[in-house]
Amino acid sequence: MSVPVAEFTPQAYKTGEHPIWCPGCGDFGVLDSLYKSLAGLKVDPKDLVVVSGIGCSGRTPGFIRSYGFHSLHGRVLPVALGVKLANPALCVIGVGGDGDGFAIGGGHIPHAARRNIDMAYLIMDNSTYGLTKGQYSPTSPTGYVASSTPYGSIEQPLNPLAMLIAYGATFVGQGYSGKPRELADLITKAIEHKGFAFVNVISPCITFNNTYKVIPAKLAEIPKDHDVTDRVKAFALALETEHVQLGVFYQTQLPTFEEGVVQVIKKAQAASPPRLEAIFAEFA
Ligand SMILES: Cc1ncc(C[n+]2csc(CCOP(=O)(O)OP(=O)(O)O)c2C)c(N)n1
Ligand code: SF4
Ligand SMILES: [Mg+2]
Repeated sequence: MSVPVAEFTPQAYKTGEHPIWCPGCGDFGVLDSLYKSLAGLKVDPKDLVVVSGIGCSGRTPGFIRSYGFHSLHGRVLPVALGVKLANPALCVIGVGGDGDGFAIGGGHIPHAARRNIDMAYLIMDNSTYGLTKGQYSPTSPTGYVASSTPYGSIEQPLNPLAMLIAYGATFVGQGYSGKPRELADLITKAIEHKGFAFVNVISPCITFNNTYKVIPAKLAEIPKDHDVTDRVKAFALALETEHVQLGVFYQTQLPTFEEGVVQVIKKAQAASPPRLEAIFAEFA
């Protein structure tokens, strides 16, 4: 699966499998941005693992020339953690929907974030359950009408950016599938970041929640003078939901989970009497 350097073009990451997404689905823009970003970073497919959950977005690994794991609904993060721990040299990218990540998989997010696993996690956020025909999701706006909410959702949407900043993610950003060049740059920053990098990608579902008409008027760049290392300011920015703000909200550097595990293994090996052997002896 190794490719010569000359072949690191976006085209080289295509599997030849044509996405079966509806024409106009935002996920096409996310996939194109991912191709661009991987090519720009010259990520060798043999060193790349794309892990997904279940949903329209969950099909993504099938379209990227790399190792892939189309896992269970909501289980992107535990699978990705296992992959990264088994081989920390791999570039691990998690992809999934807003339902996958914030509903059924929501319990995994705080722990992946606070552990600071070195991976990028992209949510393709269409504020609906696309694959199962448009039911409301945790990011659907109040009043959202669907088969599961015929009188409009009575719930407040959750705020992915504020949530991830609060949980301790060391990189938090937001992109839009309709701005693939900017999105590719953001994904590149997320992959380059050493630690847990979360990117919320607004990716409209043209079939069940067509937001293409409302999103462009709400788009805003994060102010150039925003200090990404200021967590309180990043949180305040994330709470401003009038606009869909694009760019990096927060970034800091902390030791990663894998680095911590290596230290624990070294300590256990150096302990006298060796800890692991003493534990095994108890059960002998
Ligand atoms: C355990 C389990 N529960 C429910 C489902 C049904 N299901 C499949 S995808 C999905 C939601 C998809 O929404 P989202 O994660 O936002 O992805 P999208 O299709 O919008 O990309 C649901 C509820 C399932 N496959 N497995
Ligand atoms: S149902 Fe929505 S999310 Fe799924 S492929 Fe179609 S447009 Fe995309
Ligand atoms: Mg969705």
